[in-house]
Amino acid sequence: MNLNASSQLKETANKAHDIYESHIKAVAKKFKFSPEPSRAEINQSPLVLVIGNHSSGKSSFINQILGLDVQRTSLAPMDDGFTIIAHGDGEEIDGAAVVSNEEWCYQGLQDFGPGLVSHIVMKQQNSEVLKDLTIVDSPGMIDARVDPGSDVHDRGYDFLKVVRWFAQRADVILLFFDPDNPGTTGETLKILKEALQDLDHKLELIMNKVDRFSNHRDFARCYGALCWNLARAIPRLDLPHINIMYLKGHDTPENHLPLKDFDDAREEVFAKVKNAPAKRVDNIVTQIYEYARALRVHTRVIEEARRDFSGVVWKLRGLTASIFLLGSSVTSVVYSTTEDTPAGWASALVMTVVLTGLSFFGLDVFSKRYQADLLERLNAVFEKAFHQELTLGHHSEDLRALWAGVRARVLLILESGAGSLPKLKAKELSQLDHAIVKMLPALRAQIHPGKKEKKEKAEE
Ligand SMILES: Nc1nc2c(ncn2[C@@H]2O[C@H](COP(=O)(O)OP(=O)(O)OP(=O)(O)O)[C@@H](O)[C@H]2O)c(=O)[nH]1
Ligand SMILES: [Mg+2]
Repeated sequence: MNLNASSQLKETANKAHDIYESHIKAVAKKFKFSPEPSRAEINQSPLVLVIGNHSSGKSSFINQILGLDVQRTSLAPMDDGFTIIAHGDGEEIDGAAVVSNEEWCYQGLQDFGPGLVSHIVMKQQNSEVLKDLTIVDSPGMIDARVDPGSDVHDRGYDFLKVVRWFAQRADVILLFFDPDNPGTTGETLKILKEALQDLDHKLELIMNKVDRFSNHRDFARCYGALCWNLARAIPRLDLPHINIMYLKGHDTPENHLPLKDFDDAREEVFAKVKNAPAKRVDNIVTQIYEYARALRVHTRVIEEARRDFSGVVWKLRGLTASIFLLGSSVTSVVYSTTEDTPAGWASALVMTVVLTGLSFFGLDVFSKRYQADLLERLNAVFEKAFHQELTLGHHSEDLRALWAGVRARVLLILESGAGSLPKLKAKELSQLDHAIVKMLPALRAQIHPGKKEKKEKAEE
């Protein structure tokens, strides 16, 4: 990485982390929101994730951009694990050593279990390109139709979640298709819909091996099929750009398409990969920004649930206290008037104790029921917490997507006891809002001063 880019990257990472430390971290901790981006994650080398159908040319692409023979390639399914290709002197490091190294950012992968760790390897290579970025090669997807809810293809670990883990941290994601599998059924469909959700800003779709078409009709048919399938998988009105290319050295003799344009497209994809460090600067800010926005939804729903729950519970506590006070006063009145006939005041005392005990018991049962009810109407709690923003229609789709992302965690926290939820202080919320609305956008504007100028000119 050139010195300028590398120092800008460091400076931005530090500033973003400072915002996190001063305005976000304490609330995240208080509301048990995780996983928090660690300094190692924020300072990680720019990351390029290569995924796609098996045999679509992922490993060949990596070899070609590096100008090295790092990955084995073959028409038969080749890679069954994740290969992290980083800068170094030719060493090969196994998964266990990779995920336990505190200086790298892969510790989180341990959560996916030994089934994954044994399918990870790091290859260190002495390549100019790798000085600026790290590339992750992945197992090919099997593009067979699968039953909904099935595990798709048992690899011994949750492939979908692992892809999402890498994709969230990547700065550029290349998704490869090839003429043999232009469809997006089965595993690819699941990856697009679930693992790459909300990450399309860093996604590059690639239709590789166009040299395999012998004529324009075959090409059009295949491109059409890919677009059709993508439209079903990507919930967007416009179709994302598809990079159509082939890899040099493979051109098939029966090809009759003019390949020059596709040569240019390949160079463009190479340039996009090499631009990952510049994207990294942006992504650092985006990462913290998205984290803070999700945290805002998380905390506000918990706060709404806490108010809802404690409002009812306090009313019930008040009722119990009133029963106790009323019973005690009745007992003392009865006692003062019938001091000589213990049966009178004793029965008033027993009545008070029994009624108070019953209402305590009732309070406990009701609280548990109410908590269960609260969990069931959690979506309504979210709607109430964000009623104003949702009604005004300001980013309501966005808000709902954020809610879908944090819902499981909120549920877990509420299940562990709605009676002991933390209270969201006005100051904490305003700090979080300040980071989201002012500080992080200001940091982004510093990275792209040109954009700000343009916007200001447009506003004038
Ligand atoms: N004709 C042609 N063949 C290609 C192209 N790119 C790759 N290949 C060939 O396609 C086969 C599969 O390539 P790989 O790079 O191993 O594919 P992969 O996506 O890594 O495959 P898995 O690791 O199994 O998922 C190899 O025989 C490559 O030589 C291309 O652009 N055109
Ligand atoms: Mg491969």
